[in-house]
Amino acid sequence: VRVTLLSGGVGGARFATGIVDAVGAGALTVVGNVGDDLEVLGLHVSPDLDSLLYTLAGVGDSERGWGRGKETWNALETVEELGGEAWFRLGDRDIGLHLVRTEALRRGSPLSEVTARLAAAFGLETALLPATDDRLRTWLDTPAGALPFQDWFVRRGHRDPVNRVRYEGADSARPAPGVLEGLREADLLLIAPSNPFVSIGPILAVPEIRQALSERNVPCVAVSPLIGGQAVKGPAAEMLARLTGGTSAAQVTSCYLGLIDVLVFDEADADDADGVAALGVRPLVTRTLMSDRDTTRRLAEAALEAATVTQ
Ligand code: FO1
Repeated sequence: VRVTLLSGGVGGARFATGIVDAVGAGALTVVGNVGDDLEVLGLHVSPDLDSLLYTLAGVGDSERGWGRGKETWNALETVEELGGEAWFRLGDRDIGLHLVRTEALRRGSPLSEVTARLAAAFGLETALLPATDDRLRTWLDTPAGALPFQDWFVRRGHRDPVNRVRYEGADSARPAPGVLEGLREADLLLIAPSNPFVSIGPILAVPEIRQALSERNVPCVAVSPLIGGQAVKGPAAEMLARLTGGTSAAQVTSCYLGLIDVLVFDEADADDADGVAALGVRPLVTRTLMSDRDTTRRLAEAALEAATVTQ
């Protein structure tokens, strides 16, 4: 089977490893979020693509979920000593990658081309694609004003309540090369257990991507990032509550209406099944906590199985 996965960073990257374990690395195409990309210290950082790249290549820091394992922080310490911007923590090894990417982008290479080059250098067999090569940035409207994604998320610790999420540049963004093919030629489509607003939202905000998904003729299965109405990590629950009025699996479903056939969600939320079904989406209740390689693979298999049954 050929599988195309829409994914954010940390949780999505872990889920991607489960898909790789289940179907093989070569069968998977991952479309990654670029809405939280940023320029910091003159470097172009693509946090979600990098979480996917490092995790799939087996060189990521499994505890943090982002950045590289066996990391050192000498460059950042120097930045700090010199009074530079050190709030966004870039490790030495990570910086090496950002140097190569930033240079290639400045020479005019599109992000998809640079990403493919980096992925090949890390020996990745999975196709890793940015949703778009165009500039797309997530902004959060909060009582403290409009904040760029990483200012809100990292610098301010996502403490500001979000009134609205905006995807700057999305309206005119075109899917990166390979994305539409990935969506049209896959046997099944998956949406990772990532934040619907700030991880998957920016991908779906690219008009041709949303259109391809709504016109799919293969099943699309989303995995909820919530367990017992709570996020395993990050602000998904608070955002869902404020922007949709609750944190049930039905509210997660409402983020993907018309785009998915099945929602996989946790046993702790089994009572939400009727609410999901009422929206015309098939509920699939299972254990969704990805605590180790085994549970991650089992969740991936449950999602793949759900798609097969739907077909
Ligand atoms: N997340 C943090 O919470 N603090 C950081 O300092 C931080 C640095 C960082 C550097 C490189 C990278 O690839 C990711 C990094 N992240 C950091 C994670 C990232 O901001 C978020 O997890 C994603 O953008 C959300 O999907």
